[in-house]
Amino acid sequence: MAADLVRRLLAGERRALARALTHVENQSAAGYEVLRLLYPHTGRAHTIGITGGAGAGKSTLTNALAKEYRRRGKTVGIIAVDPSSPFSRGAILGDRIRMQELTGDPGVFMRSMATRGSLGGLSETAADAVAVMDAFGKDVVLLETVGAGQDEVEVASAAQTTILVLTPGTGDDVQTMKAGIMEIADLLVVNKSDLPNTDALIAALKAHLTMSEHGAWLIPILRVVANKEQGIAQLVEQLDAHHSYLHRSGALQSERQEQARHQVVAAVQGEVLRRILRQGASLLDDLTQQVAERRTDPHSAAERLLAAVSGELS
Ligand SMILES: Nc1nc2c(ncn2[C@@H]2O[C@H](COP(=O)(O)OP(=O)(O)OP(=O)(O)O)[C@@H](O)[C@H]2O)c(=O)[nH]1
Ligand SMILES: [Mg+2]
Repeated sequence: MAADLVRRLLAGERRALARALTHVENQSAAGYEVLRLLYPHTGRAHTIGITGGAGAGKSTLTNALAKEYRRRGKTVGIIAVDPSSPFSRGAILGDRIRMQELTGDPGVFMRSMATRGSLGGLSETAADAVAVMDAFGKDVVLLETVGAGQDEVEVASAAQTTILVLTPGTGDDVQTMKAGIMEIADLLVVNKSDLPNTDALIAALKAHLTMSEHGAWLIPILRVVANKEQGIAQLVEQLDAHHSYLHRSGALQSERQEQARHQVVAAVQGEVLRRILRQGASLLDDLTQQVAERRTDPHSAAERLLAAVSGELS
């Protein structure tokens, strides 16, 4: 069944792509089989993560980028990831409506993914969804996350190129930026640069960049007005420049290696958790209670849990 699905997906059937993404998102056995069969066909797309604070304009930017890539004859996959809460479903719905002008275009495929349980491994699933779009043959895969917490940073780093979207005068100035977020960006986009204080933000970003260390790639700062589609062509040129930089410098190879390690480790973690939950869910509840009451400590609890399910793990 998975083999047939993969055959149809590789032949360019959109319904097969949709179904494959669902299997992968459900982390089902069929999903893993699909991934196994698709994996040799991946590695061609330029994958771009788009992260930034809530309301920064990520969805608007993603939409504008998709349109610009389409103008340039590239096909586009979009994965919108919402790791935050079920309450922000409204945002995804809004995005769906906004995306409507693109949905009539067979060269664009969009999928939104929401959080599952706390043991979900969302970045693992997002990376898998990117792989599916890549195998389908999308030239560009845009991976948009909601918010800019640790989860989102991890999701965005499943892409080859990461865009951090900032806005002037919303308090997300350089000082208050959470550690680790500036560091993952390959491109800085100052969106809503039609608003006041844009110059001040850009100056602060420039000062920050000259102080921080980075490799041979000079992180560009781009002025964008996403809802007016201003600065988008320049952004795509910089994205292309980053893509060819990655190829030229060998960075793509080392990034791939790093990513592969990350993905294998995440897959191991996910698999171990799934097996534990299959066998030891009630023991986990019991041990959680004991730790909460300080009758045991988390590490001892983990060891007891692992000992109890060790048959499952081998
Ligand atoms: N003034 C101005 N408003 C913009 C610009 N880009 C987007 N907006 C508006 O900002 C609001 C938020 O845009 P979204 O694209 O939904 O932002 P987001 O980052 O995807 O939001 P979340 O997914 O909820 O975190 C919308 O009302 C947009 O119309 C811009 O360049 N200038
Ligand atoms: Mg959004």
